[in-house]
Amino acid sequence: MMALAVDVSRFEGVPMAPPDPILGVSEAFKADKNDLKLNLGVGAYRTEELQPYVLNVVKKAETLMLEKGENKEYLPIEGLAAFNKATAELLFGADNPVLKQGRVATLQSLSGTGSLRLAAAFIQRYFPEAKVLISSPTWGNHKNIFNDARVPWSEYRYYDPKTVGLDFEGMIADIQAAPDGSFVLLHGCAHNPTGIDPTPEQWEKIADVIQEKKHMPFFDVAYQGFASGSLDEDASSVRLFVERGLEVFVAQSYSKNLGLYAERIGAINVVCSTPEVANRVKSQLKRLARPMYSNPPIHGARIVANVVGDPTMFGEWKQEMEEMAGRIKNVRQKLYDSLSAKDKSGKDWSFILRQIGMFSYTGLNKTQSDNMTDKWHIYMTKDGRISLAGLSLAKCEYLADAIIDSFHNGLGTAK
Ligand code: KET
Repeated sequence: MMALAVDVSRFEGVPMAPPDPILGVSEAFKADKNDLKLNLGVGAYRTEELQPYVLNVVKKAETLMLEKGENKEYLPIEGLAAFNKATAELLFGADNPVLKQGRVATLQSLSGTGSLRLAAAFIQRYFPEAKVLISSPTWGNHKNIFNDARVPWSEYRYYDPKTVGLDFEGMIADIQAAPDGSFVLLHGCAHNPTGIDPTPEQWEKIADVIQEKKHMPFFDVAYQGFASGSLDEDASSVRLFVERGLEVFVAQSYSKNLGLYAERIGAINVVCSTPEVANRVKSQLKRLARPMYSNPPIHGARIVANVVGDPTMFGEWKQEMEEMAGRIKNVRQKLYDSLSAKDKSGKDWSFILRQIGMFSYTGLNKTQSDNMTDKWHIYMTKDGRISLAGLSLAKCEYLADAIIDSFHNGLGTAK
């Protein structure tokens, strides 16, 4: 028998952490035994049968990789060269002069989150005085990332609940009011959670202010191809800033657009003023990555390199992505139709049609969102966001009933 070395655990001072506001929803969903349950929490694509989806083109690339019998040696710290080339070309456009001039430092990293975290560590080390401006609201993990990297942040206005649209004046005023040289975190497309993006004209004005204030634009691109169905169109915000000759940070993720959630594949790109600067920035990003996770995983990188690097597979991917984006648009429409038909209060639900990407920001508050889960077994984040990627046409009417009930009665009936 082993004697217990200490009477009291050394971990007495470690409190229980709260569940994650997004991934914790999936855990609660799994525990629910009701047949009606629906998981609209995490932004993960499901088929009309509500099953996870592995893209055909991914299976094809994996078969090819197996046939080649590739080894499992370590990648360099910066990742797979073929992936880094492909990912930068996909983002900026293959003909972009910044690539030809060698002005972009690209590192494969641990999907969108890891890429953002690496950039945050870089900001903390080389811009210790700077703060990051993030949109209000934003993807919940942005705050965790900058907090953990000890990078101060504050919010700029983004969402206007009155119009259920963009508070453009507020956004511009807050970016203008920030200290010169701040980092401005922008969602490249399909803003999470609101589904509201600036128009091309508004992007120009945002770029004007950022340029004027010598701020550093920092894009989070987690949904390229998923907003419009077009990879190029969804990268146009980033490309506009690059065309102006600005230095720009861009974190990329292949979780959604290639369905590679668990492969943790993405990149951090830093557009620099000269190739020499890009080399130095890259060397420091590598230096930060080495003690954190040494070097990135190879499997997802090979899939992306194969798909993007092969014209036939690239075409197949674009088609499958259009299908995924199309399915989401269909359920968006059907949800709107069902709400409009069923709700007799005269409420205008058309904001749902104006939002784009995977999500709809319903305007339901926490109590109403709790009613959705407690009474209707519909799992969603407590900020009122629902993932339309997890909805089927068959479930739209049920969801509409739940939303109408929660919207009008939710305040009184929730636990
Ligand atoms: N940025 C945004 C805006 C984003 O929504 C996500 C994921 C990521 C980055 C990171 O994804 P990664 O898998 O690390 O490449 N969002 C969904 C999943 C999550 O919260 O982790 C979500 O909002 O549901």
